[in-house]
Amino acid sequence: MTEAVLAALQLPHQSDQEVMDNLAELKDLAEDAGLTVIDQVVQKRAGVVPGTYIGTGKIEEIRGLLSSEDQIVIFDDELSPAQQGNLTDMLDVPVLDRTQLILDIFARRARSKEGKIQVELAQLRYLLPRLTGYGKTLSRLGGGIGTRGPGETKLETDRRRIRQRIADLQREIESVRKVRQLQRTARRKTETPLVSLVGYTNAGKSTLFSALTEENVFAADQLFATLDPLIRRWEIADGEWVFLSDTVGFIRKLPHTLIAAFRATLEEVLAADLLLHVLDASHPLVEQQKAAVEEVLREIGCDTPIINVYNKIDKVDGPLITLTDDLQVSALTKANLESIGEQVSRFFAEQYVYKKYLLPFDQLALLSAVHEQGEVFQENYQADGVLLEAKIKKALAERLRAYEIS
Ligand SMILES: Nc1nc2c(ncn2[C@@H]2O[C@H](COP(=O)(O)OP(=O)(O)OP(=O)(O)O)[C@@H](O)[C@H]2O)c(=O)[nH]1
Ligand SMILES: [Mg+2]
Repeated sequence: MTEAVLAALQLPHQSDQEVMDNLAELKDLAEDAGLTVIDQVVQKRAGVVPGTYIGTGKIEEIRGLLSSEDQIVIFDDELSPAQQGNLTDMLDVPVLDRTQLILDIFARRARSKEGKIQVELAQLRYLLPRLTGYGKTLSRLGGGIGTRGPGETKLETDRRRIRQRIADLQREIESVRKVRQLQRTARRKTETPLVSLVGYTNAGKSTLFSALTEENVFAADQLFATLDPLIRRWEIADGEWVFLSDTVGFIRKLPHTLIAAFRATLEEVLAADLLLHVLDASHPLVEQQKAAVEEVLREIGCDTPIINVYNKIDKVDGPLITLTDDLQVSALTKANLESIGEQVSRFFAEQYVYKKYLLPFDQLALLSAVHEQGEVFQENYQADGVLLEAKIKKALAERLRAYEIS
């Protein structure tokens, strides 16, 4: 197993805790990629060293920790092509960064056509500026980490061919996207609401997704078990159906290049009528993870209503203190799962819709229900009934459906 040393820079605005949390996460990512972390090094500095990211003294210290050419060093940030080249020369072992590690994990997890294309695109875009002069550095890693996806032979092809490949992939992704767009439109026409599971990686989204939809979805105690969006029908209450989509997990410090690469997944989130934010209640950093997910959602311009679902309560001793609306469940033991459907059903029942109706005179009980529960904008008594324009709750709209006019 390849051994790795982790290296991070602590800038003045960063607390010890923040840097340690990031390193702990980088360690998880490294182990998920099959590496063994043997040590970690942090340098406190006022700023990034342009050519080498960290200072020369610290580079020497890392050199001292290395005992073989087979080991690697991973930096907890995205290195520039020049920094990566210089560090590789000075340390004499392969140097990776956080982005490369995440790309590698994505490459192994991608299952859908779209997911695979997106990962390859992101990998090629990452490689392109690193090809001249540093191509050799990267290919030194062999068939292992950092070279999966595009593959070793492609790494050695010239930039023009890589650009061509990027253009081809972009065209391909456009057509995949168009198909998905059509599927989405078809779904919209049925007026079935779409609920999306979002949450930090490993929170239990896929486990919950399959528990709720009773489908066998790949769930593993590995980061990023899901890369392509999955959608299934879910019966939230008797005869009441919604679409549920599973999405890729969020992580802190998700490189911006990757946010772009996974936009299709995020589009599913943007199109949703309601988000279920799945949280790992047993994780010590659950509130930080919650904030990180909320921040990414804000970043992509998502203001969809959210219901928080604290998962893995089977692993928590003692009571959880959350807001009263937050759900507490276990996707694994299926404890309290029915509460999710109930709350989602309640949410949709309380959604308002604007509609026009022609109510026959023998249905005036419904007219008073509209007055009590909704807001009436127009009410005209005609020969064949009452012409009504009102904003009412969706549940009431169901009862009035037969009298709807467009
Ligand atoms: N104890 C316990 N473990 C759970 C529960 N839900 C999920 N897990 C475990 O947590 C791990 C991650 O679950 P996943 O469903 O793959 O998590 P995810 O959020 O889909 O992860 P990504 O797709 O990587 O973002 C798996 O080992 C699950 O078995 C739960 O309620 N209790
Ligand atoms: Mg998953």
